[in-house]
Amino acid sequence: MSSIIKTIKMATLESSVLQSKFRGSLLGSLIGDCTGSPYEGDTFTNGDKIILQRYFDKLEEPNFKAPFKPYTDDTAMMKSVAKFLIDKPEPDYKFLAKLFVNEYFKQPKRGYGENVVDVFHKLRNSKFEDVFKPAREQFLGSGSYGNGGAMRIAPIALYCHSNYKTMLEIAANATKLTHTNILGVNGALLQCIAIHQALEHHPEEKIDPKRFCLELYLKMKKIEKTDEEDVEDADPALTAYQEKLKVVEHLLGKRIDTDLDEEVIFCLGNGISSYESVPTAIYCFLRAQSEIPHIKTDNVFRRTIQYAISLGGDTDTIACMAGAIAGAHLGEEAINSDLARHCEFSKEIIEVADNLFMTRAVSPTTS
Ligand code: AR6
Ligand code: MG
Repeated sequence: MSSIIKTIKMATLESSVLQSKFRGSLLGSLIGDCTGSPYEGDTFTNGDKIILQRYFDKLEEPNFKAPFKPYTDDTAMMKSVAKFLIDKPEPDYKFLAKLFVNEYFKQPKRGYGENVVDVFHKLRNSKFEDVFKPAREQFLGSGSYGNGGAMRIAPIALYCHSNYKTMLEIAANATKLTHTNILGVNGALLQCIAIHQALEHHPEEKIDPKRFCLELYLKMKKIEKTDEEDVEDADPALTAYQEKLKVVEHLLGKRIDTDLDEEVIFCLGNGISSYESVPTAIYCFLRAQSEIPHIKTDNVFRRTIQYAISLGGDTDTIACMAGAIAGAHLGEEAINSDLARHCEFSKEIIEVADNLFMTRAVSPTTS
């Protein structure tokens, strides 16, 4: 029944609307990355939030001139994921591993995580013999739980928008080239299904935050299956994200007061691990559906990324992930073009989104 409803929903989205959503999601991801990166590691006081408001006001002024804001590893790797989907009709993970590695060695100073750089060296030194092996060996075999898999996942959610099962499969494999810890992989899957779900809602349809969160929870429950009969004995990592989504839902129901942002940071996190950033990004998108006291704008896209940055910590990646979800819902039209023009690669990312859109129409994986 629900899959029939979904098919109807997707079918009713006009092609031009879907194309705009592809653009919106990749552009949203890029803008979150570029505008968030100067604040990486910061903690925001109320005064800092006012300065952040002014910074965004300036960036949206038509005549404001400033050097462009460079993108970081989030976008560098996202570009490779898009190319992997556009250039090869069937997923070729060795090709993706080579794209990641080439991109890194071409421009290593894009703020990559320490562990992932080690994986790139091992991939190159092993001549890409077994592309999943280096990541599996990291952290004494437990693999990385960083948010590097989630931050680059948007192109997969878009490309596979009409094939949920294939999307999960490609997203998991593309993540495992660098992140094999269950928290790293499931975090990337959660971010992927959040973008996919946002894509299903018409830009003019208002998102019901609690309902959106519940739908994500039900999907994560299917992904995070545990074989343990006694759930009490099961490793908490196995069900980590469904539990965290309950916290997101709880926070969405809370009265907005001055301590709420601190509670959000405490309960959801703002760090570089997937567990402490993907649910936070989703919360930012959902919270931004209505007004936020220290953010003066009617634009939900801007509110989403400005709020994400105001939480501090891994600002570029949390804003990048929140921006990818907001852009997938609202489409390119909802994104202020002046804000976009300050970001490196903002024109080119539209071309990437269009190529992804054209390719998915003829790809066998979307049938
Ligand atoms: N055990 C201990 N520490 C870990 C583990 C683990 N299993 N997994 C990750 N870490 P990495 P990323 C810590 O290098 O996920 C950039 O700014 C460890 O300190 O895989 O690609 C990006 O933009 C490791 O160095 O990077 C992202 O915002 C760190 O997590 C962010 O960094 C990052 O894991 C993560 O990028
Ligand atoms: Mg980052």
